[in-house]
Amino acid sequence: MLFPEFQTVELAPGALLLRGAAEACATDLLSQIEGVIMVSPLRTVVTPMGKSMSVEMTNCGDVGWVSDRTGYRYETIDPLTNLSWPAIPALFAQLANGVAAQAGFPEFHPDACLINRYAMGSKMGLHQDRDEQDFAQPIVSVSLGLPITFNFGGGTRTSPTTKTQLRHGDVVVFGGQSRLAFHGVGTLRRGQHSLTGPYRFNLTFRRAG
Ligand code: MD6
Ligand code: FE
Repeated sequence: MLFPEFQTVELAPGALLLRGAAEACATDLLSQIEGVIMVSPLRTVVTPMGKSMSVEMTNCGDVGWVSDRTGYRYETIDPLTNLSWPAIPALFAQLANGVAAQAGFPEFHPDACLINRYAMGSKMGLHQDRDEQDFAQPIVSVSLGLPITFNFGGGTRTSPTTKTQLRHGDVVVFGGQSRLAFHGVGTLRRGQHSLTGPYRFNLTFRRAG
């Protein structure tokens, strides 16, 4: 399941980058993403400030992360389809459990997986992931397709940031002391990837409830 040998980089205490850990299963992950998108399509959302996000997103899991004028939250029903979100595919769950265990979180059972698709020019500003109930649970993030710059900060919005390239198949586990660190990604540059064409996909697995 996991790529047999991968390099581990500690970005900060609790934040581990597992280089290429999802590469071996990337093709299968992408076909499962296609299946999710057929049920709960990618969409553009607005922030509580009324600005459109530049990434397109959808979810799978018992709950999905949503944003609109009233705020950020997890919802059991997809507001676009008025149906439940599709289930987390077994392969996603196995990957998330496997990498979390490698990173020292053996009991990670995500109930939400946010799927973000970046096109040329998409970016994500510095933010904290803090809409979940239990910050003892990590977040597992999987990058597929075109590379992007990951900006990793600290406990406040103005903490200094370090930059790391996230490439196809890379996995980041965010937990412990880094669970509430500010982070974001730079602007996706034009490119072509053999598996994703002009896009980058990011999966983030969370235990929301
Ligand atoms: C991205 N990632 O890689 C955005 N959040 O496109 C995140 O926002 C993120 O990589 C929480 C934990 C890990 C992440
Ligand atoms: Fe995040």
